[in-house]
Amino acid sequence: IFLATLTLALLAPPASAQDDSHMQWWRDARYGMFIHWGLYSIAGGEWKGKDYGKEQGGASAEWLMNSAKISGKEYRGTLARQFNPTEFDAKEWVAIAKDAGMKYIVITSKHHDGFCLFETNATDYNVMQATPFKRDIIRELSEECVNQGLKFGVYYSQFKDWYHRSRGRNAPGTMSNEEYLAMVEKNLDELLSNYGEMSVLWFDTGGNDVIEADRQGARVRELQPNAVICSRLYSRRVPADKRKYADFESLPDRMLPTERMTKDTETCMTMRHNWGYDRNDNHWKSEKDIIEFLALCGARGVNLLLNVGPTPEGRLLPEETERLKAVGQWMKVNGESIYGATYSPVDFDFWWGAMTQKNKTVYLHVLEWKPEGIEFNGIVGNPRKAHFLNDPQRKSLAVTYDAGRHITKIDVPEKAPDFRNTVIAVEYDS
Ligand code: JFZ
Repeated sequence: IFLATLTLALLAPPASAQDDSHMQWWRDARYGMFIHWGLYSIAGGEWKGKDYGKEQGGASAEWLMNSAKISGKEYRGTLARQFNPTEFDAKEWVAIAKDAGMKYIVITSKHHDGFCLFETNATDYNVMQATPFKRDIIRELSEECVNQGLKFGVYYSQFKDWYHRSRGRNAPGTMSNEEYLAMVEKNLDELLSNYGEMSVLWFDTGGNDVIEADRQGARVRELQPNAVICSRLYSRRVPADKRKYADFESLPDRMLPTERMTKDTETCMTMRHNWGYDRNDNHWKSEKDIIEFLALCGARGVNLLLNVGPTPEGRLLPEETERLKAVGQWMKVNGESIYGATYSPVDFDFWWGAMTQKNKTVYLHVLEWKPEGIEFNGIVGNPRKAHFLNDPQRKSLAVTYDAGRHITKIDVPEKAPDFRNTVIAVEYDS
C-alpha cells in the first residue's frame, strides 16, 4: 500500500517581472543538449603520452591546451591538421537529442582554445581554413535543428582565449587585446547573422568589464531579439542586478540546485567527469542519476543542459546514446511533469523524491521506494484525482480526504507499476 498524507501548500509559479515572452520556449523546454566538440577532442585529454583529464585532478579535456601548457603554434600545428571528423552527421546528432526528449542544443562554437567551428573572416583559425574538414559545423547543426524542430544555440568563450590572447610573457597570443575584441565582435555578428535563428547565446565567463559585456549583449538583442542570453556573458563578480542582458542564471558547472529558483536558471551537467571527449574518463553517471537530475532541477524550476563530448571522428559515444535513449523513454512517459512545469509547491525535498507543478497538477517524482510506503506533508487545494503517469489507462488511485478536503492518503494497488523513477500526478481544482 502506498500510504501518503498529501497536503501541500500551493504557490503560484513565479510571475515574470517583465514581459519576457522570448523566454517562454526556454521555460517550457526545461531540457537541452550541451555539446563540447573541437580540436581538443582529437587529443582526448592526453598530450605526449600523459593524461591531463579530470581523472588526474587536471581540468576537463577541453582545458588540455592550458593544463599541458601547449603553445598556440604547437596546439594548432598538431591538432588542426588532424581534424577531419568524416563520421559527423548533424542529422544523427539532432535526432538523438530529439529522441532523448531534449528541446534545444548548445554547441561550443569557440571554446577557450580559440578554434572556431564555423566559417569566419575574423581569424584563419577555423574549421574551414585550418583543417582538412572544411565544413561549417555550426551551419550543418543549426539547419538540422530547424529541420527537426529543436532550438539551436552556441556556447562562445568571449573572454578566455588561449590562442588569440596572450597568456603571459612566455605565451603570447596572435592578437592584441584590441584586435581580439574586434574579432569577438566580428564573430558575434557572423554567428548572429549567418545561421538563421540563434536561440541561445551561451557566453562563458566574461571579464570584469561590464561595458564590454553590455555591448556584446546589446548586439545580440539587436541582431537576434528572441535569443536567450546566459548570465556568463558577465563575470561572476558582476552583481546580478548589473547583468543587464542576462536572461537566465547559469549555475556553476555540474551544480544541482539546492533550493527553488524564482529567477530563470539553468544548470549544465556532464554525463561523466569531462566536458570534452576524454579517452580515459569512465566515470559515467547512470540513467537513474540523469532522471534524478531532471526531477530535482524541475522541482527547483531549473533547466538541465546535459552534455555530450563527441569523438574525434564525429560520433556520440555508445555510453552517451544509451543513456540519452533510456532517459528519452522516461521523458516520453513522464515529460509532462518536466516540460513547462515549475518548482515544487514546498521548499523542501522528501527522502523519496521531489515535486513539480503545472496546470493545477502536482507531480510527485518518486525516486526511491520503501515497502511500508512514503509519507509527506503539506496543504493542497481540492485534489480531484491521482494517477501514475506510466499507467496508460491513467486509472484513478484511491484517494482519501480529510475534513478540510485535503488528500490524506493515496492508496496504491499492490500491483502498482515499477516505482523506480515513477511519477504520480495529483490533479486539484483550486
Ligand atoms: C567553463 C569552461 O571552462 C569548461 O571548460 C566548460 O566549458 C564549462 C561548461 O564552462 O567552466 C566553468 C565555468 C564557470 C564555472 C565553473 C566552470 N563557475 O562559475 O563555477
